[in-house]
Amino acid sequence: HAADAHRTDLMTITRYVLNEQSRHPESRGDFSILLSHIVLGCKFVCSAVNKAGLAKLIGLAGETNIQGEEQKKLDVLSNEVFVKALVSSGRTCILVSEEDEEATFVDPTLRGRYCVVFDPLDGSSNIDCGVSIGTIFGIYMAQDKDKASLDDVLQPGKNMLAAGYCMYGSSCAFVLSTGNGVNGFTLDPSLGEFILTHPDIKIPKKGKIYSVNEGNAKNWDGPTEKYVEKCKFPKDGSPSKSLRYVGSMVADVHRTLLYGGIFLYPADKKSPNGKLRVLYEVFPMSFLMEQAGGQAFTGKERALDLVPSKIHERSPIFLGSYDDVEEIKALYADEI
Ligand code: AHM
Ligand code: MG
Repeated sequence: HAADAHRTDLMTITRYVLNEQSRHPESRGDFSILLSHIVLGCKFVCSAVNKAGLAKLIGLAGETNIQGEEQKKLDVLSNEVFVKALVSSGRTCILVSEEDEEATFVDPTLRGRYCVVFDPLDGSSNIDCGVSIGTIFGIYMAQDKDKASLDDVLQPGKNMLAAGYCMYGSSCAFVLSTGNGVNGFTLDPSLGEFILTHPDIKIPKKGKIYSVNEGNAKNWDGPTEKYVEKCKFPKDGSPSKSLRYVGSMVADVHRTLLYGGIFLYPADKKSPNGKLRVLYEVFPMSFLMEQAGGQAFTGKERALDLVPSKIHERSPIFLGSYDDVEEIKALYADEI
């Protein structure tokens, strides 16, 4: 029975990536090794997030506990774990983390060809109250690892080889694309393994949910304002949309991917480039959306065409179901 097969023939993420790799005979297994280090980082963060309340891991960085040991904030700790795991994989040359102002150039003796851009723990405002948070990452390939420079990561998102995220929620979900569709894995805590639970995820063509921080509405531009108005008061007889907003990009995007709809972090008068960072927030999520059959738009262009000029650059973003993003594209086109 298919159901039995599911329970006894476990497709772990390692097995999945090795299978993918066998379709590329030239590959030497470097990507599988890199990914296993990313997965290790995610398992560490998952366990730390689950224990955070108990272990008093949360609290201000630099604070000392009764034993006089310095407490590290969860996002600082997560960043250290990812940087060390990625460097020690021996497969990376440049790392860009949301937590570090400068890019990390890996020591020449430990270098590989991959560049990893990541946000080790996104959704910081949700850490202290136990709401879902996540890790986001994207992977590029450097031209020449010995001459690696920032130009290797200041590349449009369409040049990414792979992207994904891990959500630390009611379950721990790892969603990955290597440019051949999107697959979702769920951590089985008793095995310590991510198991394929959501093969070949496709986002519904049209959704019933919109997701945006409406508290910024007074500062929005015309097209965003019109779009959200349309979600609430549609004039074409279609039903109004529901609003869902966690305030953790990973959770809001994960729901959008599975249920359909649209996620918006638009520009506003106070933040003309929006809030979210191009390299490790906008690009990986846009990559996944396109791979799942959805779209991602900046208000001006296809998000994955954008060429960043700084590693921490920001951009407005509208992503989700194909038809829903089509509507916002039409409103921005009318503007011009
Ligand atoms: P952070 O890097 O400080 O955690 O901010 C990123 C988060 C995203 O996860 C989320 O989509 C967004 O900020 C929410 O912002 P806002 O609170 O302005 O709605
Ligand atoms: Mg972030």
